[in-house]
Amino acid sequence: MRTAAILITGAGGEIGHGLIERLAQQSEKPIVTLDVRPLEAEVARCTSQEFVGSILDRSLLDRILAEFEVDLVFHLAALLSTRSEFTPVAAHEVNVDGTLNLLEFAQRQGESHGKPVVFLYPSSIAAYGLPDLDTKARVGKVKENEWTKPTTMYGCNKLYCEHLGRYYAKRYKQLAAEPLAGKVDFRCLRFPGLISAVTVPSGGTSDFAPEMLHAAAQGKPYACFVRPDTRIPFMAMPDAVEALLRLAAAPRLSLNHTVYNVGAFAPSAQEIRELVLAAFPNAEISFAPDHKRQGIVDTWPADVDDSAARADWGYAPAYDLERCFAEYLVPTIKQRYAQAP
Ligand code: AKB
Repeated sequence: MRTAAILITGAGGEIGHGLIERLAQQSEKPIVTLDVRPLEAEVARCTSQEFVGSILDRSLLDRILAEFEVDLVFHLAALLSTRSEFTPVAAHEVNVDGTLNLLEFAQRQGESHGKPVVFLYPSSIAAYGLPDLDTKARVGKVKENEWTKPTTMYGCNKLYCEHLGRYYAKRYKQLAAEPLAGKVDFRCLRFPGLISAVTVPSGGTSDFAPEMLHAAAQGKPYACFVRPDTRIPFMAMPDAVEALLRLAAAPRLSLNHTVYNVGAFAPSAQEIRELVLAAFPNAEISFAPDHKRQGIVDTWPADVDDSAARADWGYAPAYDLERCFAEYLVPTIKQRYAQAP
């Protein structure tokens, strides 16, 4: 007999960190994780079994398939946008081949136990590609089906995997004698930049906002790599985790789309600097735009239209910009660095 479980890939990353704690509080089901690095002890404590290995290792996925009956997958493992531009082939392997392996894993799980496997996939605003700043300013909030011409390897990977997920859910082996689709219940969120008070991202291009805040909280100077007027959507990490859980729990019949935008606030880099300075008045924050990374952020939308998520599964972020700083980021981050050795 296999043990029923929830599988989380990339569990040691920023989203995994918050997700595992929340899942452990609300679900009786054992949590099985897969990450290339061992989990931090406090996160590992919330899991039943931790696999240290790669999503590219199919024999490891076969072992998990043999040992666990999984009906919920959070596939979080990915190389982010900046990192992916330096190693595009590795990014394609991890972000696309890795996702294909996980979709195949979910398909085989679904075939083995007969229930659709709910598969949560975090996509990104990197799936968008605005051609120039005038267009970005003119279009404002973008809908899911608009401007999907990504300019980065990561964005291309995310957009393609959204399509792969839809294929597995609706058309998998459509010419086979027996119907095989429907075993993977693929659900995708397009996340904006995420800001956590607990973890610092690495390898992303939206990292300027969390980096600015974490540097200020540690009394370190920070030179922001985008212009002050740069604007993209962001959300607080607890809202990102809540969104994943809420979409996972939504009744299938209420979901009219495969891919949903989610956003919460869309400040400029200058507005973020002002909020950070209000909390840490001695912070030294300057602007030293890196025109190549700036070029990537300039293709991302100024904001997203998340009305479909709100209508279909009740997406409702708890934190707007002011509340996010006042009630989540600033108090939590002060506590975090006060405790740091
Ligand atoms: C990145 O910057 O690569 C990510 C993202 C926007 O998906 N944070």
